Amino acid sequence: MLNIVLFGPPGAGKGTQSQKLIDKYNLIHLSTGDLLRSEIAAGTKLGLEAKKLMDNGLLVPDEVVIGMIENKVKEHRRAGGFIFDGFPRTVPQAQGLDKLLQDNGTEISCMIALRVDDEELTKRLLLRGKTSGRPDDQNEELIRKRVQEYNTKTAPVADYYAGQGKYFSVDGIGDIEEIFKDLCQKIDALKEKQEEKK
Ligand code: B4P
Repeated sequence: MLNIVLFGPPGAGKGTQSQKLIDKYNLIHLSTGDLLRSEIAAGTKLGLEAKKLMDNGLLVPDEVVIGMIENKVKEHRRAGGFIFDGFPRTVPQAQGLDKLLQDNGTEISCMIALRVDDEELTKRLLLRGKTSGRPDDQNEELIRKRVQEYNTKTAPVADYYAGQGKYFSVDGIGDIEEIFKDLCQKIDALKEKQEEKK
């Protein structure tokens, strides 16, 4: 199985690149941001709680997102692999994911991070805010808050995977197709290694 964690700060392009990767590698896309937004749209209790936090640029509690991912992984037991987009965002989420995959007889193949600086992130998200209607993309202060949450709580997740020898990164600034090519190169090299091991 090919299980990829696509990593990076808010607006790094995780959602954008995930769409392209799922087509090429035939993977199931699991985005906690998308899952939470559909809970909000459906007006569930979970969605109402999550909305308050998301609208303030804060992370949703670990047990909520781990529970959502667990349901989805179980729903797609026969999948060839997953792209985890926007998850894990904290070290406890990463530990929860490892345990969940282990219980299902698989593991994370790699984490690939998109490297983008704070100024570019703010520019991209404000631009998206003009068309997406997403409340968390509407003002600069809120976007900076999300980036700050990322730097304190999410960035350490990279060290967690580096400790397992599974961390890679690519430059996330520039042409979307070029970034996609760089990601594919990393994934293809990993797949070759997986084949050699068989
Ligand atoms: P997410 O939905 O994960 O969203 P994101 O980090 O804002 O965006 P992403 O990196 O996917 O950016 P995209 O490709 O769209 O999170 C939203 C909120 O949900 C969080 O703040 C948090 O509150 C909550 N949440 C989600 N998961 C959680 C978890 N696990 N734990 C706790 N809370 C959680 O790209 C952004 C923009 O840039 C787009 O407009 C795109 O067109 C543009 N773009 C992409 N690539 C580009 C490029 N190369 N050049 C120029 N523009 C580019």
